[in-house]
Amino acid sequence: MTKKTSFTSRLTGIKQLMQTHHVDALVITNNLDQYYLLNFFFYPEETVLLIVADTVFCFTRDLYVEPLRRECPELEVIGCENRVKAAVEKLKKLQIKRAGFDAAKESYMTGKLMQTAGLKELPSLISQLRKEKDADEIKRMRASNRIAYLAYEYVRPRIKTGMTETEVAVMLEQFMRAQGASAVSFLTIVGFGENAANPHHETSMRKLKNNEAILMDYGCIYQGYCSDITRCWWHGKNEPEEYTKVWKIVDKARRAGIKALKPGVATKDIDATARGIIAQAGYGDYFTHRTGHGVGMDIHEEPFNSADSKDILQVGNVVTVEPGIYLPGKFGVRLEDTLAVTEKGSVILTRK
Ligand SMILES: [Mn+2]
Repeated sequence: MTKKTSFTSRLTGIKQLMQTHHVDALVITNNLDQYYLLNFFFYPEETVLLIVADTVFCFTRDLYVEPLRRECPELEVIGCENRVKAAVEKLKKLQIKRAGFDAAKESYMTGKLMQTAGLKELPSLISQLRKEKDADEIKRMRASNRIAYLAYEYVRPRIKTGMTETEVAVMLEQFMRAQGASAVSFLTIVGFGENAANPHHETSMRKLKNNEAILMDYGCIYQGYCSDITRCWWHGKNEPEEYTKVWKIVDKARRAGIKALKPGVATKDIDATARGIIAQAGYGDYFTHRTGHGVGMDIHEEPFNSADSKDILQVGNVVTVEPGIYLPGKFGVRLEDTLAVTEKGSVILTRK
């Protein structure tokens, strides 16, 4: 898909939702929502987009004006410093009464400013669109997750006793950057031994000993889209029986969760399926997080494979399945893949 056609189709999608919510104008301040529409990356808080009928006004810093006119000729670009205020004034000048903004993504101060100006608090309309990835987005997500998987294949045989968690993280990150990734999608987690029992362990200078657990949870951003993968194994020849047992239970839970992924299935049922297997094996108390989350331009976005979610899976959703068992002071095992929901069920994106 060319940049122009994705702009046109995404603008059409946004305008349909604006109509459903009875507004004639929409203010967009989130930089990833802006990227979704324009395929142009702004840093946060630097730009305000205003959609009015077929016109997209772009209030931005002066430094963006020249590149934007070249790359996004469809925009009405206005360089200014007080961008939210400028958008509100534009609405007043155009005499538009029914305008809205994404209340959940707004800061208190700018939200208050827009509310006072008469703008309507709306739910996250663009998040609804971002949940269902189009063919171009699936392609980018596949490439991003492929790079993450290849990093695992590259790094695993190169890990040696005595290396620090940080050294392993650097190897992963260097590999992914060399494959074209622009950044990591979140802080790389590498945990050795008892550190693997902390689901969000902060990668440290701890050295790897012979015969202990390894956990790596990481991903990259490629062409704007995140990947997410977790792999765990035993380093050394004397793998304890308990580790093998726990690994197999988690793997069984992961496979069952993946098998259950289909359009029309409730995300809370994906969580229940994976959690049920771990609970049945007697480790229910040691699975201390949700089974998965949506992934896209954000590393954590809708829909969530969790007990309190009300989402129903749809074709184009991209989600993780990542059950885990964490035994404090001993070790932890989490196995995570990122998948795209398809007509037939799902496809794993974290593979070769
Ligand atoms: Mn994850």
